[in-house]
Amino acid sequence: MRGTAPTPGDDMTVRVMTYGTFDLLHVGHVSLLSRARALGDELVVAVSTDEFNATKGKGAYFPWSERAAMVAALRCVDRVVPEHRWEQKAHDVVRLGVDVLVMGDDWVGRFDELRALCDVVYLPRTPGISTTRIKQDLVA
Ligand code: C2G
Repeated sequence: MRGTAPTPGDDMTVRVMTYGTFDLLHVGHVSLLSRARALGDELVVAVSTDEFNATKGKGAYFPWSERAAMVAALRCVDRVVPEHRWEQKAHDVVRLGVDVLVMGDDWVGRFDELRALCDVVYLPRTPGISTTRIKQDLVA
């Protein structure tokens, strides 16, 4: 856990966390997750619940249980938790001992207030791929 003097048996794991819907899992998601994992020793992913997605105005094709299972199956992911609301991040960072919050740079600046609790890193999005584009291409 960052910020405290290491004591014997202290949790020196660098824990990374990220949030997302991860519907129709694609290479942009996987690239983000693997780059996030490379910033530490463990990666926790909060996958948006179906109810939270409804508040985002995003209808996911796969239900939370399947989206969470697919993310959890990735070698670079150590743990999956539900994302119920925007405001849970600060609580998660403290509760789970998160050292680095990672998001794609479409979110740049949106979570800077969490810099009081952990590092905040915005990674470049993978161009040319999105769940929305997949859906559009499939109906074209
Ligand atoms: N992403 C990416 N490249 C893409 C598409 C997505 O790097 N081509 C990243 C996004 O920037 C995000 C993550 O993959 O960091 C998950 O993207 P979404 O499933 O679209 O999640 P989002 O709707 O951004 O929800 O509280 C935060 C929200 O839950 C984020």
